[in-house]
Amino acid sequence: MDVQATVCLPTYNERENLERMVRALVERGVHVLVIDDNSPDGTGELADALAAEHPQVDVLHRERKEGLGPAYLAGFRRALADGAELVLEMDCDFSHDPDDVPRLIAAAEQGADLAIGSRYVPGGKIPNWGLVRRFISRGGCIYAQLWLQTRVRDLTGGFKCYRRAVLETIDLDAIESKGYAFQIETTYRTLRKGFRVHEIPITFVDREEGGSKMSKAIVLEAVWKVPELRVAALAGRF
Ligand SMILES: Nc1nc2c(ncn2[C@@H]2O[C@H](COP(=O)(O)OP(=O)(O)OP(=O)(O)O)[C@@H](O)[C@H]2O)c(=O)[nH]1
Ligand SMILES: [Mg+2]
Repeated sequence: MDVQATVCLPTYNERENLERMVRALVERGVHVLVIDDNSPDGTGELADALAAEHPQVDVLHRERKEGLGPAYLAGFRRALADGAELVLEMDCDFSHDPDDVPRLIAAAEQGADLAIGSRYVPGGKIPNWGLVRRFISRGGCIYAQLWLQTRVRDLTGGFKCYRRAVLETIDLDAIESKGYAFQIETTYRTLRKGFRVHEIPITFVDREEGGSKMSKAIVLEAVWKVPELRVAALAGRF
């Protein structure tokens, strides 16, 4: 890897996963930016200890939990200010495999402006999910794909690698989405600016440690946000 790549790692109560994840990422030669929303379980303090141990690790402490979107936006801005050429995002719960990070980086180095770790292209897998969860997730992606008229299949996943030019071009200040809608919106804005988006097949596994922060509100936000995005785009707002 010739360029600086920074992985933005948002955390809320990920004490059981953080250390193993940070070590796995450091071993793969990337910078790590932990974005912790004042987790009550002490994840922030653990992150500080890891940052003291590894020069490639930084921590962004935020006062309170505001959802993934605002946490990522703060992380993206910090990574850009620190000079990252590639800015990645991934979950800290091992649903995203650290071994796939070099694959996403390679895709960006081979010409993708945004490389997405995708469950829904040939080769992508979700081995642990039952039929209902598959149906909801795939249905949500198809819903967004139809409204937004895009060929990108995994619009809700959070495993991505952006070239810095993408984050400098799309209007980060205009993004208010917090949950799945945040992933949909960032990819859609990237496509609207004419950037190349490539999907790289990944295997997505369920978390083994810690608890999920997914909520009904996050799903509902995406349901209304998707048509709103289409209308805004057609009105020429981005
Ligand atoms: N900083 C920050 N991180 C968050 C917040 N919500 C979730 N996270 C982190 O974002 C990542 C994804 O959250 P998960 O709880 O796994 O949510 P999910 O992957 O959508 O849902 P599951 O499939 O149930 O795991 C994890 O690393 C969380 O710790 C938040 O409000 N702030
Ligand atoms: Mg998860």
